Amino acid sequence: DVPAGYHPLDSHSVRSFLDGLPAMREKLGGAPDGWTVQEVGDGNLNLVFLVDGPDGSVCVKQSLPYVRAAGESWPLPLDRAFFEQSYYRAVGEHVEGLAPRFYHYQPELYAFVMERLSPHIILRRGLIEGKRYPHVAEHVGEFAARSTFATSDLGATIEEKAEWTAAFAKNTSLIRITAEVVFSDPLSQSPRNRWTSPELDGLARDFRADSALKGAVADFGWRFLTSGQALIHGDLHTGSVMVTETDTRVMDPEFSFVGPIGFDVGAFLANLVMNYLAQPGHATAGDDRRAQADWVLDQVPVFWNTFKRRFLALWETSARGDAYPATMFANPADAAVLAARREAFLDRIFADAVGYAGVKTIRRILGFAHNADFERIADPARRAPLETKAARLARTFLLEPHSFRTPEDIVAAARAA
Ligand code: ADP
Ligand code: SR1
Ligand code: MG
Ligand code: MG
Ligand code: MG
Repeated sequence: DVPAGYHPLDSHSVRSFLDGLPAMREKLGGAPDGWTVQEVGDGNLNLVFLVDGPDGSVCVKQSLPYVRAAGESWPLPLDRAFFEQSYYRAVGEHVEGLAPRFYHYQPELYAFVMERLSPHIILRRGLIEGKRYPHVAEHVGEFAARSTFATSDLGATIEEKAEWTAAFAKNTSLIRITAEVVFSDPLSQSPRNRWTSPELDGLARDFRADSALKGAVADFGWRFLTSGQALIHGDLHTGSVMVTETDTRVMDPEFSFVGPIGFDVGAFLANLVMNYLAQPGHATAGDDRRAQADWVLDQVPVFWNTFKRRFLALWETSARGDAYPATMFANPADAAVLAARREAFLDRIFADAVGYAGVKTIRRILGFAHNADFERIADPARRAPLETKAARLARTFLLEPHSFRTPEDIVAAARAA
């Protein structure tokens, strides 16, 4: 049942919607019939319109009452647009320059207006095409550090964090999607699962029969649902980042809720590693993609080291939260203990990230939503061995966690895969 006042926008109604918003009308300039509109949504869930006028451009994103990638047979409540705009409002000031500018939310349409990013493209697409972005790993590391620190009990007060915890706990339809399509479906018999068949039939069967693996994934599923560490993005893969050579913007935070920081960090790590492993599938006669693959894998330590350095720097300089209070560590003699606790804290985030990276890799190979890194490899005989490497590496992340203490351990294991 669709609420009164809601209708899915089209290229005509998006014009009248924007025409009714004086600030947006002014930004675009001219008259609505002179604006150009393109619907460019290529994600799994929503409508996305790019609107260009003589003076400027905007982007409108709107929820559909179903999962776009599946169709109307998979209904989905509309309120994800509310949570996406709530996230931008909550973290916007902390991640300025690293997310699109947010302009307006229209509640009854479950639609919002934001900056049209141009000439940015989706990072995943750029990496698949063999492009390099010299700053992207630092920028996403910075984004992950700033957004999670500011909304954790280190950077925010108990009262502030309680507001986010309560508000975003209502994002239940998307939290449920993650619990099902990321954690439980891929290692269960689910009609939503798919994989490269028949090549990976044996791997899918073996993984579903692997009790230890299922136990580890279920442990991380529990931690995902119960670790309210910070307001997290919730879907921080390389398809949620838009880039130019110099500029990076993290977008699509509709899955946000107060959860484990390692889930965001692990998502980005997993997607770098999957892109690395997929590179041979994109080789051409003129480019074996080895240099590109090396470059992508080198971004794993750049990303983690930036995240860690920036998170620690924020902790040292702008802690205003109620955990590890400065009053408790006021003696000069306390400094060494506090520094050690901070290191241990980041070690736990890293361990979590490795586990979530394992879970999020398996879901892209055996679950509902695959990623273009592998899907764009048209020939299954070429794709399946690369997916197999990724799935086996993911299993190692989950079953041999003590082998992964540093990002260099991930790099070494990916090279050996
Ligand atoms: P979904 O939630 O359905 O995955 P996304 O937010 O990922 O939707 O957006 C889908 C596509 O729309 C992106 O891959 C990108 O090409 C385009 N897009 C989204 N937001 C913007 C923006 N602010 N500026 C330009 N293009 C955008
Ligand atoms: C049914 S939705 C599948 C996936 O699309 C989103 O981008 C999230 O990754 C979600 O898990
Ligand atoms: Mg998306
Ligand atoms: Mg999305
Ligand atoms: Mg993922």
